[in-house]
Amino acid sequence: MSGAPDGFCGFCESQIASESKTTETKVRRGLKLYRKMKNYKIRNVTIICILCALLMTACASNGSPENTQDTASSDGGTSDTSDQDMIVVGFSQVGAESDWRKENTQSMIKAFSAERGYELILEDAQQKQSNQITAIRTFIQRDVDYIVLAPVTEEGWDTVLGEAKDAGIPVIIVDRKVATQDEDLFTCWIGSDFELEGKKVCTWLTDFCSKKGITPDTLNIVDIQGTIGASAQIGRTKGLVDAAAKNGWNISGMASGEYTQAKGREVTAGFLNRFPDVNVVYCENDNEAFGAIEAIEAAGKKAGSDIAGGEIMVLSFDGVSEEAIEDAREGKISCIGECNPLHGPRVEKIIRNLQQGTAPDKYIYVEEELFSADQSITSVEVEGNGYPVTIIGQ
Ligand code: GYE
Repeated sequence: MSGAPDGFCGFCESQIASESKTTETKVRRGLKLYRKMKNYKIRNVTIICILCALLMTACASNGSPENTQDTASSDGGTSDTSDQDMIVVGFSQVGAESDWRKENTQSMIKAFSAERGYELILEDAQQKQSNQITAIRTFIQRDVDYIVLAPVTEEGWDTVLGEAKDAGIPVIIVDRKVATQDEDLFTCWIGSDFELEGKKVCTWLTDFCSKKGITPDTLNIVDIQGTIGASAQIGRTKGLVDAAAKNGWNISGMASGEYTQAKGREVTAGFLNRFPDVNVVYCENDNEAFGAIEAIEAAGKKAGSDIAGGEIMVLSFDGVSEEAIEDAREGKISCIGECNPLHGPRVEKIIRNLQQGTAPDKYIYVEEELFSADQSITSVEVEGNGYPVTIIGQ
């Protein structure tokens, strides 16, 4: 309220404002309660009666037309009658740093289409957590039905997720994880097991070396890491570090390529300069691998799996773009750990189920495999489980 309604003196203004606020709060609570009930299909006559009583009490406590109008307009655009059947989803996306990310965004846009009954509010955070926090606060203000968050890094979400929880808005985390004090701050997470991805690629390397008679202590590896603090980086780096310790591989250097081709090239070029005996470049995504291949070729070397013959082996993750598969086919990337970006339909299914009162599992992992043109390894075994390698034909 910006001033005293007509017919009221300025002296009364603060009291009216506070009464109006109470009224507004009651009505909003009533609407929120109704929406929750709707979401969880707990609709019965008793609840509707309670809701009506609540609304009537709220209106009766302040019957002036001015206040009624104020309350109605303060409810904002998303819950007026015309929008009532649309499910409003606010999606905070990391950015557009990689082919994987672009596919992921497209998958979400397709899944949350207007034809399917959704209004998707997509916010690109340009790799900045502060932008994601602002986006989430905007979603809360707009009173969206669901928030979907693809967090750039794991830490630092408790406050804003607490705000979403207080507003009664379910939050679904997708792709990378959040490290929260309180797991009730989000409804569920869906994505890949990044450490397992790292283990699978490293197992492929172990198997490849033993098949080709390459002794472990001759491997000099550099790790072009992802965005530091992102689950995909944490898991894939850990997969390598643990395998190196176990197998006796040497890790010459580690630095972030920020999941981009340009940075991947720059960091690899620096490493090749500093460590001339590097024979494996472990890239934490395909776009970094494209940059690494450019750096290898610019240094007058060849990307390939003939380590004994002086080639530099490139390993990578994602396997999303044609370019990556083509590089694998040509042997420039020796092995790709698949990372599936098509989360749109999965998240949509979670929301559809929530609408019908079915709670999802807290953590949902997608299944993934490996890609390689090398025909000698058709599957890898990690902790007793077998994972297929799709052999990319010539
Ligand atoms: O591998 C990379 C992207 O978090 C799984 O982020 C995702 C990773 C993906 O930029 O390409």
